Amino acid sequence: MSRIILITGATSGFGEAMARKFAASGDSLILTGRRQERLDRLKSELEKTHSARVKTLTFDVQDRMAVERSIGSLDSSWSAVDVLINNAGLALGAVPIDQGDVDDWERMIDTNIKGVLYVLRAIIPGMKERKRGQIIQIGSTAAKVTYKNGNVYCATKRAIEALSEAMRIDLLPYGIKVTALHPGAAETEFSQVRFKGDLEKAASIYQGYQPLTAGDVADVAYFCASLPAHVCINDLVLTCTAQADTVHFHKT
Ligand code: NDP
Ligand code: 8X3
Repeated sequence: MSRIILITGATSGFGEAMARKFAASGDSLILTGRRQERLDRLKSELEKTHSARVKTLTFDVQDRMAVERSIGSLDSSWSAVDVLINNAGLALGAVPIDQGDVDDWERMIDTNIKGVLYVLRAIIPGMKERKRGQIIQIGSTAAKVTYKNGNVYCATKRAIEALSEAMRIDLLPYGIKVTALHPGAAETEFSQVRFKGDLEKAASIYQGYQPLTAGDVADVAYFCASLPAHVCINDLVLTCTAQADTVHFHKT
């Protein structure tokens, strides 16, 4: 039977690649993001290419009421979400802590922590009632090892690691899997967003080695979501072969 997969941040990068991967395997998809046009385009593509069943929800995860309203609007043919992938997130800036832009800090915290919580609050009660489900939280190698000028972004991702660990305990009696997936450097729009449209600087992050692609991360997320009911990957770090941890790269 086709599962229902809800992916936040499906307009780009990992989320978009995951939408393609799950759709190709026959799952039904709820795709979210702020950029409606991109969601519409992806929905048409997946319907055409894979005859996928796709629903789009356009909202900003920072807006608590919008999250509640959008997810609350799902009818019974969509509301029994089997797998939630909490992926929407961003980094803004990379400067020493005393030079940080407070607006950037707030957006990172509001998106990467509070946005994730709002979506969880809307989805978990249904999973508890059904006594099944899986939540895949996209963390980062930045959650595991912090790096120079990464300060607030690293803190938001470490929060995701702690939250996932704690949720796993709370949800244990309900058979709900919680998987924290921590990718390393992957070439998506991530660095373009972080460096606020400075494409040259964004591209420089991926020079001298072969980074992960969004498709690589999607493949691993799909694997995590495709194990037998009694098997759960709790915490997984995925990097390209040229990356050992957040700071150690082999560049040529
Ligand atoms: P992209 O910038 O390519 O994609 C980010 C996605 O998040 C977009 O679909 C964007 O949609 C969505 N998003 C951002 N802010 C909001 C918001 N306020 N409300 C709703 N949706 C939002 O980056 P990635 O695919 O690389 O990033 C996905 C996740 O992976 C993030 O959590 C990131 O921190 C994490 N990550 C990335 C790594 C990398 O090297 N690329 C490595 C490790 C983790 P829209 O703009 O349409 O709202
Ligand atoms: C994104 C990867 O190394 O820029 O989480 O933090 S990194």
